[in-house]
Amino acid sequence: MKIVALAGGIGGARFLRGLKAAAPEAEIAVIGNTGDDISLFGLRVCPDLDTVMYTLGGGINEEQGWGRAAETFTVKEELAAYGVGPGWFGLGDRDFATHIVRTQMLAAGYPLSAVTEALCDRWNPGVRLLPMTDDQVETHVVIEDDQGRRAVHFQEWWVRLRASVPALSIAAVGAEESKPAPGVVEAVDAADVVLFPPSNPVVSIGTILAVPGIRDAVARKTVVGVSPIIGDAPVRGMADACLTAIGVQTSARAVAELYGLGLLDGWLVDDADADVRVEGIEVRARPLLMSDAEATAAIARAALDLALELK
Ligand code: GDP
Ligand code: FO1
Ligand code: CA
Repeated sequence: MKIVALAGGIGGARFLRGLKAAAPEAEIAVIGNTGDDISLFGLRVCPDLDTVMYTLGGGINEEQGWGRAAETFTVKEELAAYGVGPGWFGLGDRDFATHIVRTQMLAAGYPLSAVTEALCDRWNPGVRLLPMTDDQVETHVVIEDDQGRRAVHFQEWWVRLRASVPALSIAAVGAEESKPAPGVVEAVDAADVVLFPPSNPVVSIGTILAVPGIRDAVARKTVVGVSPIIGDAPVRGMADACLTAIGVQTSARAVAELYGLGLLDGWLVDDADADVRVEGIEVRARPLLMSDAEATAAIARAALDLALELK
């Protein structure tokens, strides 16, 4: 069986770990969000691709959900001693090596997809990890504070400001002119089913779908999504601030409607949202907390079963 999953960072990566356990024989291709990517310290940082790679490859900091396990921060401290920042972004020593390899390969002319494949040769994530595009797409956020109205990089809003300043709008800069990375549309076309993990609907799944060609390819398939919202709140993080920015309520129902008919065939919601109904979409309630490996595999199995039923 061939499965394609679209994925952001933590929510996507944890779901994928469950999916591998639930369907060990399946060939899984992952289309990763690169809208979070940013150049810092002269290096190209790809947080969501790395989160998936480290989580599935056994190198992740489990508590934090991003970055490397057993990390140290000597390089960052040394940079700070030179007055070189930003201090608000914690790139660790082990992680620095990944970024040096990536940046060196990009500078040598390799596309991000080839770089990602090379990095995955070390980590063996057990899935084919494809960046959504080899082109530069960056999510920017328009905010208004005492410095006036301005656009900042998504990382500055998310990590430095912790989304405490309301986003007036969110844009995937460069998305309209971008092309899917090699293999992306082919993987979707060849897939038996497409799954949306409980990733951020705006800045993870929404950004991937903004790459021309990806949404249309996905829409031709049987698609089942897992809600990242339980009750009226994200399970983790500040996805509510992203939904508010685009005028969407923070609820499992509103997120399904955002993806919309013609894209989603099935939608898994938490037992707490068992009363949710969405016109034209098959909704099924299950416990959706990825609290341990077993619970996560059960969620992935339920998503896959629903997709196979609807196919
Ligand atoms: P990010 O890129 O690191 O923000 O990660 P993703 O975009 O892949 O996923 C973020 C989303 O995962 C958040 O909106 C969370 O609500 C959701 N999430 C995290 N843990 C869980 C969980 O255990 N269950 C569900 N249903 N959603 C979760
Ligand atoms: N998130 C933080 O909240 N603080 C950090 O200092 C931080 C550093 C960091 C370094 C590498 C990496 O791959 C991810 C990192 N993240 C950090 C996570 C991160 O960038 C975000 O949570 C997202 O992009 C949202 O998905
Ligand atoms: Ca992300």
